[in-house]
Amino acid sequence: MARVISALFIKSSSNIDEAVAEGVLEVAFLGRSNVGKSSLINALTCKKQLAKSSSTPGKTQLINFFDITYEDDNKNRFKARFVDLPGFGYAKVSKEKKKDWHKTLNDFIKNRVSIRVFVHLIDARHTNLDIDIGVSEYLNSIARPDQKILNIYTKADKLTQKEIGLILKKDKNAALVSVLKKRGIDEANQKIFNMLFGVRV
Ligand SMILES: Nc1nc2c(ncn2[C@@H]2O[C@H](COP(=O)(O)OP(=O)(O)OP(=O)(O)O)[C@@H](O)[C@H]2O)c(=O)[nH]1
Ligand SMILES: [Mg+2]
Repeated sequence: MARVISALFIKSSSNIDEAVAEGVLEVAFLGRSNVGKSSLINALTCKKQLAKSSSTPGKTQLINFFDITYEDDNKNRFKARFVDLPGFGYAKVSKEKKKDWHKTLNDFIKNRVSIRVFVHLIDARHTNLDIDIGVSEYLNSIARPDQKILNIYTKADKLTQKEIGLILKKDKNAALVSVLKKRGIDEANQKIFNMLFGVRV
């Protein structure tokens, strides 16, 4: 089992020009506003306050970079970077600002060579929202052959065992997590690690 042994906030940037220099393999976390992106980053890294989470949607408004070190069972270490992105579909900003944000996000996602894994977070209670179908189609249309997409369903604590079973039956490669109940976090970490470093699952 690969674990995160260190995680460090590097910087926030409001556009691609201010972004951290490329070079380290990156994991970009995206999804609807309030779906639990920042909370998941904190759970994966075992650091409660690393990424700022909030019950108010629209908390993350910048591109945030975190340097991560993984360690596998043989004590080999691997460097990676997590990128926490603002949520899609946050309603309470002006149309102009929304447009700006989508452009910034699109520029970043499309042009950032270091991204190897897109983690698409989906609220386990609402698995068929137009916005998520849109994000899925978008990611599939822009992903290069060396980039992988992982669907992670969040807030699994709100579901029954039966509902959880149904989601995993439909989306076989997905991960399902509850940050609240600390469920599925190790598995999600391992899946991301395998996708980054090419280890067969
Ligand atoms: N019940 C439950 N709530 C969760 C879970 N994960 C996150 N939340 C809650 O969901 C809310 C939003 O979490 P964030 O991590 O800030 O969401 P985000 O996707 O980063 O949101 P933006 O930055 O606005 O895009 C917070 O109130 C969290 O406590 C979970 O596993 N279970
Ligand atoms: Mg956030």
